[in-house]
Amino acid sequence: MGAARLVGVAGEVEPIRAFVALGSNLGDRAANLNAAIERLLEAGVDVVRVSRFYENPAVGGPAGSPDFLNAVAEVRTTLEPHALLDRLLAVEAELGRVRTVRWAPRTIDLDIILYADRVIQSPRLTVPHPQMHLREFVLAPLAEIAPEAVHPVLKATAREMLDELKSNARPGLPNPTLSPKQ
Ligand code: A4P
Ligand code: MG
Repeated sequence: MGAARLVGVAGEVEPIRAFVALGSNLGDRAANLNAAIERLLEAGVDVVRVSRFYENPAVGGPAGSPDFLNAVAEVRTTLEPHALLDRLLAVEAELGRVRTVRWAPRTIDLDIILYADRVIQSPRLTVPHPQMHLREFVLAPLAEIAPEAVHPVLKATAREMLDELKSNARPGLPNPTLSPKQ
């Protein structure tokens, strides 16, 4: 069940906590991540914490894709999830992202990985991000800044998901999957 919006005494909507994954594997990757954070702040998305930048080989995508620089940002926002997505897409466009094939190299990719404890499935938006628990490039930076953040379907923390992923990571075996806890 999604959390109801908290309304303060003065009637204003209280901000929620969300996490945005950032990835870049084209151009000056660190500059792209920094520029995205700047633009988010300018767009009124309150970025309160950013992980270190992690270098990772590209997962999936065309052969020979360049390595990624990845990070996770914690944001506080009163924007509804689709409005937040629109801001992210606008920042991607401003930073010159051109969409070609799926998983193609990109100047910047901004994904909503968690939005409070909400579970969202719409044609434009799936939250939690459906692959987040399978991706070290998301879980490592998330666990760095918010080890206690909980996946609302799997009922596992970022730290637990990262530990699970690492303990199951064996070359040649398919990706592990966490089964939702009852
Ligand atoms: N969309 C749905 N849910 C979301 C969400 N939670 N957050 C929709 C953001 N967008 C969401 O996205 C296509 C559409 O997804 C959006 O318009 C939105 O309506 P896209 O960014 O154009 O597509 P994409 O990124 O090429 O594909 P996809 O399937 O979203 O890929 P991912 O999951 O983003 O993965 N390897 C490393 N090391 N690091 C990476 O960052 N990233 C990818 C892309 C692959 N390999 C990687 C990395
Ligand atoms: Mg994306």
